[in-house]
Amino acid sequence: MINVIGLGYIGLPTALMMASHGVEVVGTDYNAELVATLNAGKTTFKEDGLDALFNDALKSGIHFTTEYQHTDFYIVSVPTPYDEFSKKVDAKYVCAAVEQVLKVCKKGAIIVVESTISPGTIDKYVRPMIEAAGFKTGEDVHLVHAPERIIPGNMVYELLHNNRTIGADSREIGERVKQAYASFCQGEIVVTDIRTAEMTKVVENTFRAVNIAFSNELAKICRHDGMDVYEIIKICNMHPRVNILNPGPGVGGHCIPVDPWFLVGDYPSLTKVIGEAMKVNDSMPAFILERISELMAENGITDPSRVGLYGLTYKENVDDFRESPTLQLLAFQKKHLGQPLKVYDPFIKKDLVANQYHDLKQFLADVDLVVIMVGHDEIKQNLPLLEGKLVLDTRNVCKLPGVHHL
Ligand code: SAJ
Repeated sequence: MINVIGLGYIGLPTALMMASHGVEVVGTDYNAELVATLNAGKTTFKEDGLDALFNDALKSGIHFTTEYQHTDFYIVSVPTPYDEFSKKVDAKYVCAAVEQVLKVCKKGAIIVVESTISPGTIDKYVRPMIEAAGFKTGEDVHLVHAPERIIPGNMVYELLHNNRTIGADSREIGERVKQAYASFCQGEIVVTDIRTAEMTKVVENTFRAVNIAFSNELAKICRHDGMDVYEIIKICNMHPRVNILNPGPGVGGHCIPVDPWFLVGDYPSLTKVIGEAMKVNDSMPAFILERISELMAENGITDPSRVGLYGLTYKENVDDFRESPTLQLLAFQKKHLGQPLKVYDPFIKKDLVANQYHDLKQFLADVDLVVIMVGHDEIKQNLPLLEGKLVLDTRNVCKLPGVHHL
């Protein structure tokens, strides 16, 4: 039996996928409310294919509890924030979960850490904690790092098809874990050492963060001198070895704005490009706010509550709003403009911020300037509703004439 610890955005789909492929799985989370929701037959977030997968897993006998299970195989998938000041990974949730596992596990159990951690975290924090508790790694328990790579919005497909990395102390343990993931994963599964696995995951997300920063910087250069950044990127990307990403209002989610800081925190004098790239991405909400102020001034709008932000989630067609550019912008705006802007997002049903709407038409009726912060399909399908409106489109989804861009 596999005990999956942490039933959030990664742990839940992983547990469901394994269960629906014939593996005996119990899901554990310390959040009793979340466990109750799952046991009542409801998923806790929206994702293409998740509900169908959930039903398959239920039929296969998966169940959810707050208790850690007595078994020989654990997958730990808990959050890893970073310390705001040192920028280093904060492994407290991983260590707390492993501590609980040690209380109940069978001798020789495998503990797979899926959470993203900076290179060296297992050796610096997790292994010493295990040894201090009187256990010997490699004998009493085996540590493995198997970072996930699935992208919100396409999680179920990517769980099945992405290649994976397994980092283990020994080939034998690596191969055993590989077999467990191969129960559902159709991609290639590479077995390597733990530190390499830790590094690859952080490097992948850092690569993306740096590339997004490059496009955001281009947007700023083009704005400064009246050039069309989208036309320029389109033409550059026709070169066979150029592939520039999309500029936007900032970088959100729990991965791309977080993981690269682990490297900056651990190697401050060696991460000049990465550190600057992160600052460029972090500066984008303030840049958008400047664009909003410019457009307000040019169009005689003096009341900030006549400005509406379309989209609260960190990207299109997901309901995850962690570190979202809109939330970053609103925090910044509070300090500078005082009065809150209006906000609407079709994926966020509860009230998260002040002046939030739940009806697109009403929202549009109550604002003079619409700022598209997220390119949800809903807005793409309703572009005629924007005709005649003053629009700032930070995602390049609105092809109407007269629309303003980044
Ligand atoms: N963004 C841009 N421009 C782009 C692409 C993205 O501004 O061209 C913004 C998005 O709008 C969003 C943020 O960046 O605010 C991050 O979105 P994303 O789609 O780049 O990535 P995530 O956070 O949804 O998922 C990433 C993925 N990592 C990589 O592609 C290297 C995913 O594969 C990882 O599993 C995930 O992080 C994770 O959990 O680490």
